[in-house]
Amino acid sequence: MLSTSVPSKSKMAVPGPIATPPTLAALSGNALVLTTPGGACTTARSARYGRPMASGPLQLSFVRSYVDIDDLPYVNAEVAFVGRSNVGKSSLLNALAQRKNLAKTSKTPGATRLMNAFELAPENSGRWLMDLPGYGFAKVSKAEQAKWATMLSRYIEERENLVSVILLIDGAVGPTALDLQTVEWLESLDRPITYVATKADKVKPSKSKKRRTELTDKLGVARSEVTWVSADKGTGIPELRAIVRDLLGAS
Ligand SMILES: Nc1nc2c(ncn2[C@@H]2O[C@H](COP(=O)(O)OP(=O)(O)OP(=O)(O)O)[C@@H](O)[C@H]2O)c(=O)[nH]1
Ligand SMILES: [Mg+2]
Repeated sequence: MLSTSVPSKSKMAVPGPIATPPTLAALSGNALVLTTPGGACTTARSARYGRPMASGPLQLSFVRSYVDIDDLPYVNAEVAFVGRSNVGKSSLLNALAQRKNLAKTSKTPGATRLMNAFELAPENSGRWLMDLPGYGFAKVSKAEQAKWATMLSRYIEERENLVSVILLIDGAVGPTALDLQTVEWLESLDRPITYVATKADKVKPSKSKKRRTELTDKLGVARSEVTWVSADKGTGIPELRAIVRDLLGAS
């Protein structure tokens, strides 16, 4: 279980096989660069299935907010957005759907306080994206932090249909010590991780190469395993849509 502000050491100390991170490297070898010079999206080819993957906006609708994992119904497949408070989880969900206010965002950390479920359109129903509260936000009461930590821990540990954690790292400053502890914790649970570096627009082009190397070196993954996105500018969004569709087995 997560402690009030950091992933629990005891959980991270659980011995066992360390999961191989998800196979985004495999995907990256494929045609996932989708935007034309005019900005129009084409399709990508799924490395896993060899079928074309759409990269247009995800057709998402809000299902409801949950406090208790025991209330969550069975779904076919689910991905969850996990990361520090304010890293841009809700903004990214909106960008994937090309909607402004589908998920609540805020300059102030702590905007998302519940587990908010979003479902793909009827032809892909039973496939969910879960927007979760962030970790590492000290400015809420200890009691509230403990509540979020328990919620997040139980969700990650117990949610059967979770096919991958979309782990968001701030592209300008991450990974933080807390991010690295989260990676360790997820690995100890054998949870596949899809790495996303957010706020790419905040990294100066002249520093971009160095920053990307720094971030992946700290994470200990190949550069091709991290998708860089900017919810503000649209960078990397078509690629991530294709990855999410692929993870969820959606068209
Ligand atoms: N420059 C820039 N700012 C961003 C980007 N994505 C999100 N932000 C800003 O970051 C702040 C936090 O965004 P949210 O999407 O609410 O972050 P969150 O991770 O959902 O935060 P919690 O719900 O508190 O866990 C907001 O002010 C966003 O406008 C981005 O790509 N670029
Ligand atoms: Mg949020």
